[in-house]
Amino acid sequence: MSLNPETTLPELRHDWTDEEIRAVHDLPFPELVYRAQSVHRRLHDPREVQLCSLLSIKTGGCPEDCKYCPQSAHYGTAVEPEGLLDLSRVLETARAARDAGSTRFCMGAAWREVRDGEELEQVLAMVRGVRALGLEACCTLGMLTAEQARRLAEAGLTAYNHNLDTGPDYYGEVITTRTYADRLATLRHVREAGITVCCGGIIGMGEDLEDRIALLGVLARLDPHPESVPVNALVRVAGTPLEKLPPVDPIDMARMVATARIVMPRSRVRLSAGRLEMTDEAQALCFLAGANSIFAGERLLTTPNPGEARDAALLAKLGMRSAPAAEG
Ligand code: SAM
Ligand code: DTB
Ligand code: SF4
Repeated sequence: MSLNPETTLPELRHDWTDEEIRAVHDLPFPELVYRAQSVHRRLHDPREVQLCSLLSIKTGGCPEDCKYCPQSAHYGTAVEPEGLLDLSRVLETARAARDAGSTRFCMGAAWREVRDGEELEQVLAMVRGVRALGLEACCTLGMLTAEQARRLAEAGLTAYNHNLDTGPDYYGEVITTRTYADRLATLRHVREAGITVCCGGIIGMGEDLEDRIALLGVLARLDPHPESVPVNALVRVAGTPLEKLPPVDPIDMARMVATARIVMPRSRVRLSAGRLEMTDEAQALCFLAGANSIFAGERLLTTPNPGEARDAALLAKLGMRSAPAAEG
């Protein structure tokens, strides 16, 4: 990373090699965090953290076989399938999230892909409703066609979340019902429709360090970079094939966050799933490493999350505050 700490802005590069990213990731920890901090402070307000709320608008019974996911119909988990929620329920939840300090509302559906017709029309109405509340709207609905992305953009969608999850070589070990190329095609449709891209992955799924680096490499070579990069620690859910894996070491999480911060300096790096198992100190370390977004609220999609009171106490203790919503 070429950086003159006092005068120049960090360079935006889209030609990072995996070797270069590995060298950054493996720096002595104090050096890594110092570099991440230096980049972070030149482009972002280090006191601010974006608060995003998640709502599962359609839960469980998913035909995909993602081995980490409690919503896959392939595995017997405690998730109770539920059809698409009513517009009024969604907007009620969005309003409550806004009143609790969130600026972005993310709606997730356990679909392989979006179906045209009634389903898409209902989601478009939700997006319009969420935007009308003054919130940024994000969706994660599975694969999208170019035309569906265009319609979501027209409805005012701010961001679309579609994770690559892991590196290309490990992907097939975790997901067999769709390919890396399918994921990249949806990301292209989202980008071409003018919606911002939210794309990241999960660590702790049994992957090697090379796979984590390869994921960061694919993300860092996208041009433009994803505006949001969620870094999830696997939530080990009973009934899924990955339930018995060991927990993620918080230092590994901080290294992923710091490396993402350095290679994608302008992006929001979101400390995503897995915060419930992290101490305040571990989360603070991730903020120091350049994380500037979290999921707020009691739940992620189907699993628990720290919730408003605990997060408010954490941010107060750290002297940090909620970032304002983006304009427009
Ligand atoms: N069905 C759509 C899809 O897969 O694109 C959208 C919803 S899906 C649940 C959204 C993302 O949640 C996944 O891509 C994955 O990265 C993340 N996720 C799912 N289960 C998880 C778990 N147990 N731990 C961490 N992240 C998880
Ligand atoms: C993301 O990267 N993580 C969120 C959001 N994007 C959609 C989802 C995490 C899901 C964790 C498991 C669950 O709650 O079902
Ligand atoms: Fe379905 Fe998404 Fe879960 Fe995969 S990650 S099983 S596509 S809900």
